[in-house]
Parts: sequence; structure tokens; C-alpha cells
Amino acid sequence: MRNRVWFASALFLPVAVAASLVVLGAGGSFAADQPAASCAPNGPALAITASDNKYDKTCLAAPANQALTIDFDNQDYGIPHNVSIYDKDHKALFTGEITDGPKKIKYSVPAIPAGKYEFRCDPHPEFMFGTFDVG
Ligand SMILES: [Cu+2]
Repeated sequence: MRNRVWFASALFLPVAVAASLVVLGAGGSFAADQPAASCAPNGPALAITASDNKYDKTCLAAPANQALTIDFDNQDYGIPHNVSIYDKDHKALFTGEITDGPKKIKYSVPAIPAGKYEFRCDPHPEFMFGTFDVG
């Protein structure tokens, strides 16, 4: 069993490294430095899943100045993930509790003013992130 887990990790790691290199491109290191994506508001009740070290969404949107919730489903066995929200100055507006999968958690996020933000996984900021669009 231990060997199988190691083998799966050995297969996965080069893929993750290659993917993060593609995402980072020529010197970029933070998604907010790039043109921000937009998406329609998902309402004050958001949901996102992590599996295979990837989020299932690249954009989350919520109404401004309204407390919201994020149902986070970490499906990765034994891998820590979370969802945190940062502004352009890399200041954390919300830091979600880090969970080892498989686990579901509901985050309660305080109201956020309108604007473009970034959500990301604190253990994997290089390849798990997206736009957090509030407005
Ligand atoms: Cu992660």
C-alpha cells in the first residue's frame, strides 16, 4: 500500500510541476498580476471542490458587502487544502481552515467590498488559485 501511494505521487508530481510552470509563465507569480477573469455571481452561498490538487473552478463571484459561505469539498486523501481570499496587495481578507482530505467544511466569510480579488489554497498557491469577483 505504501509503495502504491508513493508510485501515484511519483506519477503526479512531474505533472503538477509542469502545470505550475505553464501557469507561472515568464516570471509571473501571482494571478492578480494578470488580467482578472470575471464570472457571474454564484450568490452568497458558494461551493468549490479540490481534487487531484486542482480546484473545480477558476472563478468565484459573490455580491458585495454581504456575508457569504463557501462549501469546500477537499477530496484529496491525506492532502491539505483550503480556500483563502487575498486582495491585490496580497493581504488576506479571509483565511480558510486547512483540511486534510477527504473532508467537507463550510467557511463563513465576512462581507467584502466590491472588487477583484484572488482565492487560493495556502499550501499550494503556485497552482491552486482563481479570481474572486465581488460586485
Ligand atoms: Cu491545496
